[in-house]
Amino acid sequence: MIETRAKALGFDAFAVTRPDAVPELGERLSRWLEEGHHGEMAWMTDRSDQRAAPSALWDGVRSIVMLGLNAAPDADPLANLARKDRATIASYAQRRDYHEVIKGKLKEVGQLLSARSGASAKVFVDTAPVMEKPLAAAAGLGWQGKHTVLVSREFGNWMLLGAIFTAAELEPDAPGRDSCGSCRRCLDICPTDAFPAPYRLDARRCISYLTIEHEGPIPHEFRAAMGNRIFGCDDCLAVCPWNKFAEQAGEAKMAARADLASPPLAELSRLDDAEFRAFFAGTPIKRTGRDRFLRNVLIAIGNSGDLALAREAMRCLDDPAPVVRGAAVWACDRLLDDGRMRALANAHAARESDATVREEWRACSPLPCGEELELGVAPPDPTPASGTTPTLHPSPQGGGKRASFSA
Ligand code: B12
Ligand code: SF4
Ligand code: SF4
Repeated sequence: MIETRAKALGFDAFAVTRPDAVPELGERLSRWLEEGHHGEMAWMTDRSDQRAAPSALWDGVRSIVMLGLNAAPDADPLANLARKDRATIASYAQRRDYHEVIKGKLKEVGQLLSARSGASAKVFVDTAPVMEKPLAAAAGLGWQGKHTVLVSREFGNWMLLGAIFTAAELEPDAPGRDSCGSCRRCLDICPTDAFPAPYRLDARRCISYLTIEHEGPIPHEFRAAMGNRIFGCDDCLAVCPWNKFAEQAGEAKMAARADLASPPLAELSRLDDAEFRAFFAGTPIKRTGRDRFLRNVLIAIGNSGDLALAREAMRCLDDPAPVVRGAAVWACDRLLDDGRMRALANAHAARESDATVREEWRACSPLPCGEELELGVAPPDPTPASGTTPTLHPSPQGGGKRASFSA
């Protein structure tokens, strides 16, 4: 009855487990944290005792209902990666923020459960210290694939998860069985080599983490590999063979926005704070904030190999946010030749006050400003020969390391 209501509300999967169903939870979480794989996500350590054991979060919990909402994309999420002047946004983020959609539905199911059982219930989606994937696997919604995401035989790996903790004693379902076999497609496709081993993710290397959670400048080693992924990453999910059984998401509230399928990088790079908030209202992107988002867009511009986008990057050299200016320096360096970069350094670097942005200027090769920058002295005049026009000589990968000036 409660399951029927949950499905009528739009959930695609519903199953029950016990709070102590995964005894290895604490040990695995501790290892992940000790290895530093959570990066700057301090909130993962803050209440790790509660995350490791549902009964530490709420000692009244007797059963956990895990629910899944299918959010399978309607097109191949990898297809847009080849459109270098466009941005690729993870499929889930092209939709309404699932936290809001799922939470509303969970509350309804939780209230019904409480009314029927006479026992209290609490609902969680994503933000509480609850390990949703292992609990969903224990409840039988699927299994944790080698990419660590929950895979279902019915919906592939596109389900988004939510949990209801209840004081009612409910009959648990059988756990899911690992059906990855010898497959390792998700591990092999990862552009940043973020899996130190199957079933283990080093978030610090994951583009999803770098574009959404990481606050400062993106470490240089990952920038080229990001390509045009500006918010999240679907690569390891997109290649899972179990997706062949997944149908397109049916929940109307979770319909993907057509204008987020392949937005032009040039337009995104021009968003000010108010425009950013208006454009991304209701999506998960809004929470990341305009500056970090622009940083990601500029990395994609640097990877575009498209000289027409260099002017957008140059405009951002004057952005008020250091994290945007820093990424703009990198993008310019990728697209423009040494002479033009020296000219830009002459105009911008010597008056740069932020240490991280100065570091970006210093990292340009060959150093356009070198020690003079450290001393705060303007570098010698590097103006390129007059009458030159920039033309692009893309790298073999199409990544675009430099335009050069030709007469
Ligand atoms: C932190 C977090 C992230 C971090 C870290 C991801 C991670 N794998 O931990 C970052 C920012 C990178 C991230 C990225 C993404 N996320 Co996220 N994220 C979370 C969050 C908040 C916590 C996850 C967590 O507890 N991590 C800690 C680690 C230690 O736990 P774990 O991943 O379960 O790791 C297990 C394995 O390491 C396992 N293990 C170790 N050894 C072995 C050996 C064997 C044999 C086995 C079976 C297991 C095993 O033990 C651990 C515990 O079970 C959850 C929401 C929630 N509250 O659960 C969403 C959540 C996992 N994310 C989700 C999504 C959709 C994504 C992205 C797809 C978004 C995107 N398109 O960009 C990517 C996927 C990247 C990936 N391959 O994981 C969904 C996944 C839905 C699903 N079907 O599973 C969740 C559940 C949110 C939701 N409510 O729907 N995410
Ligand atoms: S989301 Fe992308 S970067 Fe992160 S592990 Fe999967 S393929 Fe790698
Ligand atoms: S791609 Fe292969 S290894 Fe990865 S989760 Fe899917 S079935 Fe498992």
